[in-house]
Amino acid sequence: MNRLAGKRVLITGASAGIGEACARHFAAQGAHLLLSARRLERIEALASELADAHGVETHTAAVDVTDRDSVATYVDGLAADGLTPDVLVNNAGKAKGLDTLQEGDLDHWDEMIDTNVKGLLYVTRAVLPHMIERDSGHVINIGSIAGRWVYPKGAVYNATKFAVRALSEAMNIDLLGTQIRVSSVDPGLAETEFSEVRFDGDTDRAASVYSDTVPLTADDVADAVIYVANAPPHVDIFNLVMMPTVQRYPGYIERKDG
Ligand code: 8X3
Repeated sequence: MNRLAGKRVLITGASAGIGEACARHFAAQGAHLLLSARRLERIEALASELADAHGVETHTAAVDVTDRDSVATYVDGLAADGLTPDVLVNNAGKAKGLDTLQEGDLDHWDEMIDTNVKGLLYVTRAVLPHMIERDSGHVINIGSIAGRWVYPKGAVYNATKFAVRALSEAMNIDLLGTQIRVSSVDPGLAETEFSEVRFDGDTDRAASVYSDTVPLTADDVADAVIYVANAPPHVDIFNLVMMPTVQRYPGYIERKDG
């Protein structure tokens, strides 16, 4: 049963990867899209393609989730225009670097904490009062298996994703007594721009993360997001952890060459 047709879905970081795939899957269900990202041209092209293909309404905005004033202006502007989202997908997030703590790059830390934790907080803080006013809504946070198990050289990325898990659980408590649900979808190895961003555009190093194995795709993760979003209103899926079959733990991955 499709419960998403006609719903309005706000997706952050919608210009690529899991965010873009979520936009495609929600549009295919007939959901209207509110797409935000820093790269406006990309989401404009995506929005117009999906509006043509599925006849859904789209709205795009260049938003940097780390800029709390612009986030508040964006979200309050949507509400003023009657575009409060029914579903918020907090997807914007990144890893930067792979280092021991003692060798970590402080700029990388700031970037990850600002985007993955503070950015998610700013967007959610701006959206929730509008959802509460209508007593309906669903917040879906894109976490990671890195928020459940730490791995070597992942400390600060791990910490940000542990924070996402803590925030998802805490928000559920804070929203008791409302009809608003909070979920997190936590993927393992998924082939997107993730590693290219993590390794500052080093495409060879990024490719080696996914070579000789069968990672999740952005579509696989978007499928899971749709499943979570489409659950009946009385069902609150707290957490969906997913890995490719070739992976059973962070760093524990079967590769063809051994
Ligand atoms: C992405 C999963 O294990 O590569 O968040 O960090 S992992």
